[in-house]
Amino acid sequence: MQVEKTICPYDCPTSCGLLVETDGQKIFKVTGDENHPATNGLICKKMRKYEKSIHSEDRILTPLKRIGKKGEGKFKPITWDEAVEEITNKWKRIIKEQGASAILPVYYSGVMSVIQRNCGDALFNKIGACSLVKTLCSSAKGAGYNSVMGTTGALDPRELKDSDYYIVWGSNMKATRIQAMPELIKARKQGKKVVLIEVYSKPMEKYCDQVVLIKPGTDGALALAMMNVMVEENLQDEEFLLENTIGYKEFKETLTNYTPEWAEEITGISKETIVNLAREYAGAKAPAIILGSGNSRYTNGGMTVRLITILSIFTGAIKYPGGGLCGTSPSSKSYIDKNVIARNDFRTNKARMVNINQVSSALNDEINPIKSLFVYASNPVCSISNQNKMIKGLLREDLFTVVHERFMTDTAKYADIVLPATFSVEQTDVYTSYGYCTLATAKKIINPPGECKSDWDMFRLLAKSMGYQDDYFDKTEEEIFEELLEKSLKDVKTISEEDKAVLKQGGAISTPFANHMDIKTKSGKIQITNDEMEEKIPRYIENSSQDYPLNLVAVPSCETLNSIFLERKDIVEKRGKVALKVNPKDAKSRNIEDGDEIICFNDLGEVGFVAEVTDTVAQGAVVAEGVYDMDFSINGRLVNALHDDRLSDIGEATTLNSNTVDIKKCKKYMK
Ligand SMILES: Nc1nc2c(c(=O)[nH]1)N[C@H]1C(S)=C(S)[C@@H](COP(=O)(O)OP(=O)(O)OC[C@H]3O[C@@H](n4cnc5c(=O)[nH]c(N)nc54)[C@H](O)[C@@H]3O)O[C@H]1N2
Ligand SMILES: Nc1nc2c(c(=O)[nH]1)N[C@H]1C(S)=C(S)[C@@H](COP(=O)(O)OP(=O)(O)OC[C@H]3O[C@@H](n4cnc5c(=O)[nH]c(N)nc54)[C@H](O)[C@@H]3O)O[C@H]1N2
Ligand code: SF4
Ligand SMILES: [Mo]
Repeated sequence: MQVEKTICPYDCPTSCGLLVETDGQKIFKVTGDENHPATNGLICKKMRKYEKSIHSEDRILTPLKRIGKKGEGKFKPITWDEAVEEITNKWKRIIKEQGASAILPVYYSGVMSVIQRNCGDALFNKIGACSLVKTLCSSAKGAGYNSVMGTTGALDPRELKDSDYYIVWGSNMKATRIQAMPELIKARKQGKKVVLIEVYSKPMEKYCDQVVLIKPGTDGALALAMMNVMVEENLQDEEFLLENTIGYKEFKETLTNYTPEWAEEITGISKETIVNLAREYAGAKAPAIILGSGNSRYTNGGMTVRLITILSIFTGAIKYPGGGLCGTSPSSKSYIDKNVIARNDFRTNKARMVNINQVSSALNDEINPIKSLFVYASNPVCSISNQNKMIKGLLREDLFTVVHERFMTDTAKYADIVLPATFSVEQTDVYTSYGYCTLATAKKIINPPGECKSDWDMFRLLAKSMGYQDDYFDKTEEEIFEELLEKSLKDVKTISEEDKAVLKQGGAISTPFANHMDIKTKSGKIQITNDEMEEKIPRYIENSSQDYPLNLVAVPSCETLNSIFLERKDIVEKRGKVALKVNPKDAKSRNIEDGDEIICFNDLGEVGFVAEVTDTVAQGAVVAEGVYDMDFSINGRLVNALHDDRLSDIGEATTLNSNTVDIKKCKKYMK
């Protein structure tokens, strides 16, 4: 038995370091790596039993061909040769008859490592297929932050030790940022205050000194009113703002409109609370705002983040260690050149762009029909908006669907061909981290079971069968790994030769923290106003979806990571039936009691839930925690059947929290 280092492949800000006990064939035990610079030995409970997923009896082990109706989930095993031939023959015919833009690849966050995640791009660029706009998650947050700060690195969570006041602004850190939790707990022990601004406070409230419940999608109004109070009471850092920003004076003039009274009406937060919050925040020297992504997933999400980013510099906090914004990219530099893998130079046509949030619309496009869908590292039936429309598209008889998966997901059930995928410990790869200044690599530890193949090996086979001769498709995983590191790090001076050697071998390193005062915008100044934006001067914009009285909000679950870990019945069954959390006042006015089966509806669909009545939800909001699959569904549909596929104001992002709904008691589905 030996212990090997590896990295968690999932879509989490930490990209944790793991230690696995193995005999070279199986994984027996997984723990957090105490020597990983961000993990410090602390990993989530999901990954502490990673071996149960890796060696699960439910894994798909061979290529499969559909023998039942689409969606029925009936397949027969076939060989890779047969599968590859069928796929590429279909593609060749589609390219000849409809053109390559009738082929749509869909992937997202199943595996976050550089090679496996990006290698499909090379093949689909070569084919000339649709190009996927990958904005399913937090690109409105990125766009909002960048419009103010450019590529200036935000706080690395390890810098939070120096902060003297904390606002956890819409982040379920207990689920999504557990490695930063010890710092928060320690800070409170040292007498520093932690405030939570949330639409749903249950998971985090016991770690905070004060909870401020806010109406969904209204955080921009709160940020503006806090700045209004600061300006009224002269609490902002005027000298810093005049010297280091563009547009301060112009913006300051607009702030007089945004009084606490005005914001109380919009946010549901009392004006006294707003005034106190502004004074306390401004009274701190190095306050940190730990910003989640929830409030960016609205039609006004980019603007909300712009305003919170401005608030984070308004008192000059970034001059001091620990002051500023945490929760978006902490590094202004990306060390790894993803194009070594994605090969945008392989494309010779102008790509048809399809936004991932709008895949359901693309699959129903009658003018330019998609003829083949290739899904990998994603589970669109559960994760992308408008489930009814998605399923309608997937049921089209003229659509040829291939899914590369580890388990028979709700999406794989609609495939014509399913290809068996590998787990991270069966692959070699490079891992960047989007929440910490770290960089890591991990080598293959065990062989995959059955006929499972990594994304890299699968795409090479498909490319060969398409007749592509490029050297790129000849390389083994180990060869492309070496090329990626070599090309990316050759001229990088800020990483020592010693650290480069660690990466070559397999391991994790820290990269330098950003200098937060080195503002990486074109002008070198913080852009409070921005000429390049449609809205030059930031202001409050209402969330546009207001058709129904309640706002439906998705929150991450501690038990799962999007639809990953649903294979682990040991943990997901504990969650019970799919619940919708409802504020007591909203429940009472509809005669709904805790435990009632309810139906949640809007123009897009209806979804059955069990009501959980709790005052940890803001009035006017209903909250669906985690992602489930159809096995758990009450009426054959899941929460994303209620999500419209409209995009955010900037960043072309998901607006999955922007949807309004109503709820009613439901006899129909009661068992
Ligand atoms: N255990 C676990 N870990 C995960 C994930 C998971 O599902 N489970 N998901 C992974 C992924 S894909 C990502 S992107 C990251 C981050 O995952 P995210 O889903 O971005 O989660 P958070 O950043 O914690 O932020 C979501 C929080 O925003 C709150 N919120 C929603 N609307 C509003 C609003 O209008 N105002 C305010 N103030 N709050 C609001 C929600 O109640 C929720 O608590 O985490 C990753 N890690
Ligand atoms: N209702 C609701 N919807 C959401 C969210 C929510 O909180 N609630 N969160 C949103 C967010 S933030 C995100 S980022 C998206 C995520 O959406 P998706 O990217 O669709 O993520 P998952 O649903 O986790 O599906 C990932 C799939 O990849 C597979 N997989 C894992 N590793 C590999 C691999 O190496 N190769 C291949 N081929 N497959 C692999 C897994 O088995 C899994 O089925 O969902 C969004 N949608
Ligand atoms: S899922 Fe997130 S918290 Fe858990 S081990 Fe992976 S990166 Fe760390
Ligand atoms: Mo995400």
